[in-house]
Amino acid sequence: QFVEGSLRRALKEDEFLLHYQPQIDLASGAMTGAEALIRWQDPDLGLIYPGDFVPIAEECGLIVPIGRWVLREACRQARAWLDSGLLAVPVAVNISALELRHEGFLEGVALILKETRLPPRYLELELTESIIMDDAESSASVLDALRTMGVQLAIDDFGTGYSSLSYLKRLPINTLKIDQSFVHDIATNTDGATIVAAVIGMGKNLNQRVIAEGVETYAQLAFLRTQQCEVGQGFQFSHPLPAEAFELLLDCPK
Ligand code: G
Ligand code: G
Ligand code: MN
Ligand code: NA
Repeated sequence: QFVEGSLRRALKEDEFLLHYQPQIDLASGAMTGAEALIRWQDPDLGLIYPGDFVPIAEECGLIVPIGRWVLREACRQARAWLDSGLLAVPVAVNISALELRHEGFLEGVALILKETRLPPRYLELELTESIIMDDAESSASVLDALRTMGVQLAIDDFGTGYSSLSYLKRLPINTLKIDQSFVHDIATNTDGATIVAAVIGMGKNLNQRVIAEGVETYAQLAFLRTQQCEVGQGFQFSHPLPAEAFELLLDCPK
C-alpha cells in the first residue's frame, strides 16, 4: 500500500515530529503538563496531521515502531526541558491499543526512561476507555505495572466510551481528560454543563486530576472555574506548537 510504504520511509528518514500543547492550572494559570502530538513532515505533501496517518499506521502495525519513536522523543524532550530549567512538568503521550497490547511495551517504556534518564513521574501515558475496556484484565495488569514503575496514567476522551465506574475506581489512574465534545457544549447546552460538572465531581471523589480538553472560549473557561475544574487544555490557551515555539511560552510568564 502506498501510505504504508511512505510511513516506513518516514520512520527511516526521521520525518516525524512532535508538537506540544500546554495544560494549564485554571486557578493559577501555571503550566502543569504538556501533551505531545505527532505530525509528519512529508517532503512533498508538507505537514500531515495524525488523523490522516495514525489510523493507517494502526491498521498495518507500524504504530508500534512509530509509537516507540514518539515515546523516546517525548522523553528526550522532557529531560532536555528539565535540564535547562525551563519546565518541570510531565509530558503526556497518546498510546494506541496495539502498543499497549504489544508484548515488548513495558520493557520498551522502562528502557526509554532509562536511556533518557527521565524520572518516570515526568511521563504520562494517555489511553482511551475503549482501549482499556477492550481487554480489561490484561489492561489492568499492564496499567498496574506502569504505575509501579512510577509512570502517570490518564484516560483520554473520557465520557465517549464505555467503562464501568466500579472498574475505573480499581485502576491506578491519575488523570481524567474530559472529552472536548462535552466541553464544547458547556456554554450552549445544559446537558453538556451537567456532564462536565458530574465528571469533575467524580474526579474529585476518586482523587483524580481532571483536565477539560478543547477549551476554546472564555465562557467555557469561566464555567470550568466555577466548577473548580483543576486543569484546562485547548486553543483558548494555545494550539499545539513545535518545541521551539512552545519554549517561547515558557520564557514569557503571563
Ligand atoms: O494533533 P491532533 O489534534 O490532530 O490529533 C488527532 C488524534 O491523533 C488524537 O486522537 C490524538 O490522540 C492522536 N495522536 C496524536 N499524536 C499521537 C501519537 O503520538 N500516537 C498516537 N497513537 N495517537 C496520536
Ligand atoms: O484524542 P486526543 O484528545 O489526544 O486529541 C487531541 C486533539 O485535540 C488534537 O488533535 C489537538 O490538536 C486537538 N485540540 C486541542 N485543543 C483543541 C481545541 O481547543 N479545540 C479543538 N477543536 N481541538 C483541539
Ligand atoms: Mn490525547
Ligand atoms: Na482527548
